[in-house]
Amino acid sequence: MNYKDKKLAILGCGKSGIAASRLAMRKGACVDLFDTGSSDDLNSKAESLSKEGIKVFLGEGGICGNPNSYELVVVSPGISLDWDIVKPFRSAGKKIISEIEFSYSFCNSEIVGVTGTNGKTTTVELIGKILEGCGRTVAVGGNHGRPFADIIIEDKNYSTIVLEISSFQLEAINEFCPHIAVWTNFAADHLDRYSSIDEYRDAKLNIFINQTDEDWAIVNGLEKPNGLKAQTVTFSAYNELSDYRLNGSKIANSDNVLLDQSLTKLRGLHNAENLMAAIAVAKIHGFENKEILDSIMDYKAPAHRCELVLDSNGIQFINDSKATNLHAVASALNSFRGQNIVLIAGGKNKGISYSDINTTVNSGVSSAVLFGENRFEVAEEWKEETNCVLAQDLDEAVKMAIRLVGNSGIVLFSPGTSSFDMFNGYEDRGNSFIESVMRNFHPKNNYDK
Ligand code: UMA
Repeated sequence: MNYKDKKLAILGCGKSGIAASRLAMRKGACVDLFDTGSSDDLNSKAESLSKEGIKVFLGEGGICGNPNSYELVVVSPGISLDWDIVKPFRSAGKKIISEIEFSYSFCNSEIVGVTGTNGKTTTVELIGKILEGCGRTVAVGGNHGRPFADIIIEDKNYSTIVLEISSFQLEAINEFCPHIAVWTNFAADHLDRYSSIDEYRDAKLNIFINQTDEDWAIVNGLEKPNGLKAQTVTFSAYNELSDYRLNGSKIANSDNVLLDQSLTKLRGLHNAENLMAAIAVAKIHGFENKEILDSIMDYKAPAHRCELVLDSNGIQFINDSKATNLHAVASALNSFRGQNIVLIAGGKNKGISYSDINTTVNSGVSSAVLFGENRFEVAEEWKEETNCVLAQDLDEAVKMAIRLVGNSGIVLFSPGTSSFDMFNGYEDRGNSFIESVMRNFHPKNNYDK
């Protein structure tokens, strides 16, 4: 597509919108960037973008008054197509695409796209490490943090671009088509944005929509979507009939053992599945078991995902702040099954019922310390399952958990929802947990009780 001298509207002055604006400028377009937010940070971004020739409209000006003058609208993932900032363009019948779709139109590299509710980031990083370790030139980005547009601007001839792709990014695509699409798993999430779980799932399923029988779909064997057109490979740590499966700690395909998980630094069944998906991508490229293992042997899962914060004489503090949905909480609880677990959970009320994991809570949680906007609702849902106590804030929750865990066990911080009621994202929330543990845990006091 030739955008020379065409007028483009980009919506959202965050990472994606800024990268898409720069890419559009690089392609010779005239760019207006709209954002309904107002803050000092946005003002200073607007000032520096204007020096690059990008006109930025903030606050009330972020609602476009003259949508007809634009050739194309590129929307950031954090903006729903139903929101006010998009409405003038929809009413004017303008073509609206996501930043992923826009960037794809300039991409010549093989795309590996990874979607799913949990495990996306670890899987994307593993795929990147393996492909790079096996000699390909690779860039990793998408929802993972670096916008796809930013990778395209570099203009390097990557053999593969590995993208973590959220449901939001898949909402406005037309032609986007990963040669290999990975579906890690699926569970309820983002019900503050979608009117139903089906709507959320349908957005995610768009990852397969443009694939043909020349492409590949690597999907969780327990949740295989219907109607896949691509060649399909299944994986599961729970289903022996899947193409990739687990025998003890060994990941196997047909009768061949491909990799022993205990030789890596990744633990837990959820990580076994992340490894399986990544190995499946490597095997499509024809790489050998040894070179696959060599490239990921030292890989550690990213922070805030079942991260061991402190292990002091029988008490472990685990930061799982990235658990923004209940599938992730259940998966963390399963990893520590059989131990004395004090769970700290709660946060933004995003319409998810915590009763979905009642059985796991009942069998695995000694006490639950609940904090955040949804604490009363969760306490009501779990009151028959475990001992529930309420805390005003995270610091108080940590103090309560330290008292409840006694002399041995696990304090697991796995909130099950997003953090925006009290924090600026899951990293901020996880760091606050770590600081609170360091401030409040004094081993001696616990043993003296
Ligand atoms: N905005 C408006 N009007 C609105 C709403 C938002 O103008 O009605 C503006 C805000 O004022 C803000 C901008 O939109 O300035 C933010 O856009 P954005 O939310 O799309 O943020 P980006 O910085 O572009 O980050 C996005 C992804 N954010 C979301 O999907 C919410 C990042 O994923 C991603 O890393 C980044 O693009 C690069 O591709 C984050 C995320 O939380 C990590 N993702 C969700 C998740 O993982 O659960 C899906």
